[in-house]
Amino acid sequence: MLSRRLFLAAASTSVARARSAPAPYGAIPSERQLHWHDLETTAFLHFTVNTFTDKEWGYGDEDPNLFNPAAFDADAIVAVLADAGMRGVILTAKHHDGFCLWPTSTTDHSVRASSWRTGKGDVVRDLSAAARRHNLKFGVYLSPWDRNSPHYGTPQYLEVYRRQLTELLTNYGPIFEVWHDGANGGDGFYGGARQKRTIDKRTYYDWPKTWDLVRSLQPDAVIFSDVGPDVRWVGNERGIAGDPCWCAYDPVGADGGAASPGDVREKESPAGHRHGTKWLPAECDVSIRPGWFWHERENARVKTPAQLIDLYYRSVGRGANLLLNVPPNRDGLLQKEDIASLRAFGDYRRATFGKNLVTRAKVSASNTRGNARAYGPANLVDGRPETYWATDDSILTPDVTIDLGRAATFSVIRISEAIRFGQRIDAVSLERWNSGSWEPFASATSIGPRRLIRLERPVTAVRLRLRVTQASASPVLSEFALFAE
Ligand code: FUL
Ligand code: CA
Repeated sequence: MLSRRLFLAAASTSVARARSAPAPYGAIPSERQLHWHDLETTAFLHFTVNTFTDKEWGYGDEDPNLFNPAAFDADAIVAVLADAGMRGVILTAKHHDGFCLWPTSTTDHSVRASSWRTGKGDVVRDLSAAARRHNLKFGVYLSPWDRNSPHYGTPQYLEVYRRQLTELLTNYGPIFEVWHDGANGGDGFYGGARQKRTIDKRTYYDWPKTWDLVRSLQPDAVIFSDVGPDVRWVGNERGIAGDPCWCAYDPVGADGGAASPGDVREKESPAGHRHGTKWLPAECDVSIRPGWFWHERENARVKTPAQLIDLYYRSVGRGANLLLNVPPNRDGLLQKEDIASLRAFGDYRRATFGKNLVTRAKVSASNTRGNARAYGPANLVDGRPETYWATDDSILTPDVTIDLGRAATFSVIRISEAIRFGQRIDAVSLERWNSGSWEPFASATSIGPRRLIRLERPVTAVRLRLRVTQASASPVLSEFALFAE
């Protein structure tokens, strides 16, 4: 009697164990990173005196009156971005030239000193409000290098920089991303000194102190730089993630020492580190044009819709986010050529991803965690990111069969891991049932928040099999989807 009771107790503990969610594996994302992953595509707006001087890097001695975007219309800009599927927008509130697009109290070098809107204009205010109206997140780029400030290179400048950040993070509502680039060219106007000022990238900015400030003012914002701490630069300005592209990364400085913004082994950034200790996902920044700022002569060199679509697969499709720069022109509007490409990109996304072909499929798996319905493979096709298929801890290479009921033709496959449990899968393969046997037609390595596989030729199948061919921990997959381009 006693032994039978013990036996029952033991059996129910083991069921309970199998019925509990898998333990996270390796580095895992924070809440703010999880929200950031969901955005997928965001827009960058490079806009300042450079737009009017035809430069990429202003020297810092520009007359504020040069900035005069007479027809500036933040709503018109943001409406185009929203239509293209952008879920956030990041503005160059201050680029290297030091001109501030909001009426800061830290320097006279700002929109307040320009005749644009008689000194009452505020680009940050207008864009943050327009973004809110169109349901886009709003973020800021504040260049650490300031070629206008007389204080640049001294400790006093850091006070200025942090006061500027404080204004931006206090007066304009919720900020989703704070962007710190790593450029530091040396020479500049510096309040009239016109000299070269060199700083030590590793120590001068005291980044941890600035990041603490961001955390205290906007705890939900992710911080971007070459080294994070939340989002990493992908290591190139072409918009292309590595393949594989792992979300974990332990950045190292170019010389092998500690890394800092502007000093990272950028060759390692596209792929990240498979077993890195920090969750530090990649963001792919790229401009729709050759330059970051608007130049008349580049109106004929705007990326085509096909190029944007290709970039989307090489960034978002590899689990990174795409940060696509679309610079306003001298009117303060997006250029018609850019609008045309963006519109076609948006149309493509709606047409392709609007209809998932597997929503009514029957799904069965070689293993389900504790045989529990809560972890069953039907979770892969329920359209809900929070539900997932999981296996028993010891099962690393399971497979799942998807029966579509009738033949479907598709050219894009989307697979998502439930990343709050870490990045567990190393490789997958896809097969279709064809005249009595399983025939492989695609494979992929890193999955993470999403992997898009774009087939060279469409595939037709009634039954498909997704095989996890290598994993570092039992797989936890949240969604599987098929689309026709
Ligand atoms: C770089 C800058 O030097 C470029 O002008 C541009 O802003 C790019 C996104 O970041 O560091
Ligand atoms: Ca699901």
